Amino acid sequence: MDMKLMGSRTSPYVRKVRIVLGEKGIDCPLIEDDVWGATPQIGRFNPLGKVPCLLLGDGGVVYDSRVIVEYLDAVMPSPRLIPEDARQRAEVRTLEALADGVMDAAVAARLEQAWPGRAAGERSQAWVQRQLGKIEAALPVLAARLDKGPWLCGSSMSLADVAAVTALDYLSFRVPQIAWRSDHPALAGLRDRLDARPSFHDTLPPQPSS
Ligand SMILES: N[C@@H](CCC(=O)N[C@@H](CS)C(=O)NCC(=O)O)C(=O)O
Repeated sequence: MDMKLMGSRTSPYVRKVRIVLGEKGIDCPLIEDDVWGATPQIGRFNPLGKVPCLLLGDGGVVYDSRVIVEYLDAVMPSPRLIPEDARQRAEVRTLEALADGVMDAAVAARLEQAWPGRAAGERSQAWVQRQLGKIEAALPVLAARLDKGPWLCGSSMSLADVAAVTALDYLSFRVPQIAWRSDHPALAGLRDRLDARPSFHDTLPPQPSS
């Protein structure tokens, strides 16, 4: 499959796609682009200026991460990460949306505190708290899914597990004040189990630089 992925090693959305690529054994080089840097290239492919973006051999582009993973699951169905059954599919996609929402809130909280384009007096702690509240509300919902079995949905690993672990590792990376491991040991167990897989372990974000 002739495709390349544009993104960064720190973006949780990019990592979600890279894990799916790894699980499916798809060779897809990463073209690194720093969306926050001085000369990002992503705007040539995605007018929203956001990564990840999948560049196809025929010149086509696919974004955002949810569309990319759906495309990958369709063109390389083994192992299947999004169930075919409509009800189960909706369940997995809803859990993915929940995990993506955790990432959205974590990214928003971090940017509010750290984006250099915002002066100190423009940063709102109330806004940060609002985002952290979303994360604190979502985590117990994810954790409760593990009362029934080892996977968030169904009897094998799905995109829900991939997205959830991606979100959890992003919290450790960028919002370490959220004590998700001690608050939700079942999520820590899922995360540690999946960390044994190269697709997860080899895509962990680098140590925080700021
Ligand atoms: N819903 C999108 C979110 C992508 C996203 O927000 N990516 C961030 C990197 S973590 C980005 O490129 N931000 C640049 C910007 O907002 O200008 C997806 O799932 O792909």
